[in-house]
Amino acid sequence: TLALAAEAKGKSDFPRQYDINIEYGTAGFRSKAEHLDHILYRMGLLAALRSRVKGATVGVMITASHNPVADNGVKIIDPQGEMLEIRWETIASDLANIKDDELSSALLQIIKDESIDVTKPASVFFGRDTRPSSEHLSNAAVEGSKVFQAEVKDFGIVTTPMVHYFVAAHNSNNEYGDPTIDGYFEKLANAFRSFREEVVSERGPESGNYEPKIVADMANGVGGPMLKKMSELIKDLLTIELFNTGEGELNHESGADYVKVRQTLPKRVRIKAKDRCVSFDGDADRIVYYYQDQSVKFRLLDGDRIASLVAGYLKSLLDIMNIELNVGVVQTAYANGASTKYIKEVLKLKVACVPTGVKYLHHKAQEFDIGIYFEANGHGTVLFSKKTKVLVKAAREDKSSVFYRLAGGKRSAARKMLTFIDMVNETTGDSISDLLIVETILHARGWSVEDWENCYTDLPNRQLKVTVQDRNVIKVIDAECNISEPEGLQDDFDRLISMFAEGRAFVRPSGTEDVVRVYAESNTQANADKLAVHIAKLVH
Ligand code: 16G
Ligand code: ZN
Repeated sequence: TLALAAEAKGKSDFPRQYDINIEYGTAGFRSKAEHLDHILYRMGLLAALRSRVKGATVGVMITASHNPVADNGVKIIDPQGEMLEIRWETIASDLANIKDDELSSALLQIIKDESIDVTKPASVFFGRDTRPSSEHLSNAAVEGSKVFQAEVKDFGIVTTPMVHYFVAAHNSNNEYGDPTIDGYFEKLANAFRSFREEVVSERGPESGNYEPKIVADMANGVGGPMLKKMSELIKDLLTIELFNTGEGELNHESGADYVKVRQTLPKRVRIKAKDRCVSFDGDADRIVYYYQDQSVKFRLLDGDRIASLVAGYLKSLLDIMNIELNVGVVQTAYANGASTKYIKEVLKLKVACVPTGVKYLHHKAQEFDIGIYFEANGHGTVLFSKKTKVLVKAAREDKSSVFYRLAGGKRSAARKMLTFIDMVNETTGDSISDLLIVETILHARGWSVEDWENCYTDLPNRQLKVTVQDRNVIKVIDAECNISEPEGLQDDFDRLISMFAEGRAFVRPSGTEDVVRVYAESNTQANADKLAVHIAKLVH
């Protein structure tokens, strides 16, 4: 009867009005907002079933991230705050695309296939971004979950990583944190403060080249109100000057994606030379840093830089603690070749390469004791295994008197590492958490943004989009580094690439747009541009 009721309500209140096929992609469903009513309603239904399968709370986030304001989207978050299991992506796509009068039987089929006991309780957390369409779409999803008798908690306008956090915290019986908006802010702010106190008690208030001030572009998204809240909690430690906080159009000429892809400053920010700047994306799960040097040249410090900074610092803490762990950095083919080289050769850490999309990076990072993953576009976080947490806790209690001084340094490094872990949103990339992490490390190192940049020199690179008849004729292999189809094309690429000093290039069909993406890097900007154009011609 529940399935019949769901079908009736779907037909009357959230009918499928557009006969467009839509797939659960890299980051859930994305489309024009007006095409999504029935999808949201059905995802509300599905989330209630997913919650019953797992016997835990799941999350639903309504956002289209960095995409234009007219778009929207939805993704389901699994109980530990991770992305929906890949097998269920197919279930979601199938449910999204059926006709209204097939809904009841499709739901019954899922219930049967997954052996779901519909009399069990279900619980779903909701969050949404600032898009004008988000409230309406969120209501559609809430309706779906309610029809399936789930207990619903709507957090309203929050960042994507906050919803991941709420779900994980709630399902951990609050061990991961308090599953509330205040709980989130307090956890991160307290860790930021404790870390600062630890460093100051060790070496005094002196902080070298570090300036406790940043300029922040919020892309007119949810980051605006959320970072403002954080900034009030830590204002004695860090001054954050906020721009694009919601007065203008979402993601328009601003935000992490705009800055990264165009390698330029966002509009409507006021900065001086050498000001340390950040941009968030529309739902605040990406962050990039940048500044303008003395000659007014734009300098970007992207996800690769953040990964290198974090990896180098955590390694230095492990060295002090004298703990051997399997530490690795997970990147995609978009990672600048210079960053990969720096991590391998200077930091002497492992690097793994996986296909684009957070779920692939996240899964790979779980294989390490400390797995640092970042996409070049600024999405990333750090994962710590149970073993790591146990060993570091033991190091904190090390009272060996023979090497008392040594043990003191070790205990302090362990306290820092544990506080650091508290500052990290381990469920997914989180602009606010990542900002606090970077600021903490720069302060601990006494580095200016230029000191940070001096770790290595990026290889010049260029990204292009190519529109083709059918982007899916291109089949990628080796973590998107090579293509297997059309046959022979990779050989043409290889011949071309070999003509460029430090040349590297790849193409891949986008998972979010109807285009083929081209990436090229080489020893000079002119060469990178040229290589990208030639590769694009071969694809066309
Ligand atoms: C999505 C992904 C992001 C990826 C991007 C690539 C998540 C949460 N987000 O935004 O990680 O970099 O897609 O887009 O997985 P593309 O396939 O259009 O290049
Ligand atoms: Zn995003």
